[in-house]
Amino acid sequence: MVDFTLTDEQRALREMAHDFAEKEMRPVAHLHDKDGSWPKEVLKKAWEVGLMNSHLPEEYGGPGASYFEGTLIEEEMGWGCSGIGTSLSCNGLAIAPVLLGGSEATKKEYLTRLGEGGLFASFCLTEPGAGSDVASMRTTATKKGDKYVINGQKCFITNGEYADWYTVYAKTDKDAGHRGISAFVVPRDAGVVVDKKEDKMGQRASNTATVSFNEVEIPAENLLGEENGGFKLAMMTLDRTRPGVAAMAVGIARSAMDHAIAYSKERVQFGVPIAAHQAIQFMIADMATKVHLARLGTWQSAVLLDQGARNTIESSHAKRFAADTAMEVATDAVQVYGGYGFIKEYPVEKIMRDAKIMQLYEGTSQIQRLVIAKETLLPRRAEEPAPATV
Ligand code: COS
Repeated sequence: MVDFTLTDEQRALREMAHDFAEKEMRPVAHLHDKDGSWPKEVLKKAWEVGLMNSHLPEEYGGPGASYFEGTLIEEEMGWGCSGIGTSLSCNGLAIAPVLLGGSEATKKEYLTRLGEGGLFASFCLTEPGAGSDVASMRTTATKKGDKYVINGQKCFITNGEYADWYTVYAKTDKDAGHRGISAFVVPRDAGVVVDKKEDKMGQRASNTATVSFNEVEIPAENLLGEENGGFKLAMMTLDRTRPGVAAMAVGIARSAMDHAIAYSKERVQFGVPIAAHQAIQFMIADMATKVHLARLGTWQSAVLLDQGARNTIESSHAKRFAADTAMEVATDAVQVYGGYGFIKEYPVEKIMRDAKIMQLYEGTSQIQRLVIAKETLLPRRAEEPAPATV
């Protein structure tokens, strides 16, 4: 039976996340947006109540929530403030490759620091010259005895300034394209240098940094999965994290829609609240449809993961549609507000700036279409189980 009814526990989890978003995130969202400061206190509270590291198993101190439950949390975080939400959920990206490819000792050492210690970790894939084209990365990892030596630079790293350790992708065979990339856990104290913090258009509460690795030595056992298996590990990670990003986008869209609905009932023009005008009603109706369908696609992409099925195309459908929905609904919410929507004093201005990154990070909307096209034209993977390890 297909049933999207939430259990009592799931409803309670969603309510708890919503309460946190309303009481802890929204009151400080504009402050962090204005000065671009990192919401350390909010993140600490989120960790204390179990809203961080949602998929981290209990044995490493995590809440051990399902992927589906993760989407319930992420939607509320996006509704509260997606800048804070991004900093709050980014451990998930660093954790996934460790869960998939790390030795038991690596998992114990590094995952426990997040689950029990409340620390942060970052995912380092993108480089100044290698964004969508992952395989063109130039960071190298050279094996020397029982160590790897890492050299290179990674950019757009969420929480890069505050991470205790990094999941780093580097070339172990420069001539092998995507089959020459490996993934490693690199502790910050091995010599990671934070070069600069970015000053961004939106999601200004999240920390985004450039980090460098200059002759950084790490033990060979910090390799995740097999040598030269890093590209696949990165793709498998994104399959697991894109449903959460999609959920955050649903939350952004829902927040923009909520504001637009409330404003349209208050604002009077031509003698009636503007909600009485069909032009506004149709905009609100389109918002509601998009939010509804984006959520359903998001939930399904997560449920497949919980069932152990491969969700590559579904997670790209969800991420693409939800991200575009966030941008479209936020833009239309500004339209409903009219000139006031363009003023910083009103909430939808920030939401529209925040929404834009959803079409860019964790694979642009164009990259999602590339994945969807490939999977649709060559549906070779449709019935495959989701690989559990590499
Ligand atoms: N799960 C497991 N394996 C996968 C996979 C997945 N979801 N997707 C691809 N692979 C494997 C393929 O099976 C193939 O394996 P072989 O080497 O054994 O043949 C290999 O990976 C290459 O796959 P493919 O040919 O589909 O890769 P392309 O180079 O055509 O496309 C894209 C790769 C563009 C889709 C990829 O580089 C990408 O997703 N880029 C965006 C990266 C991104 O999201 N960056 C944002 C920063 S991360 S926050």
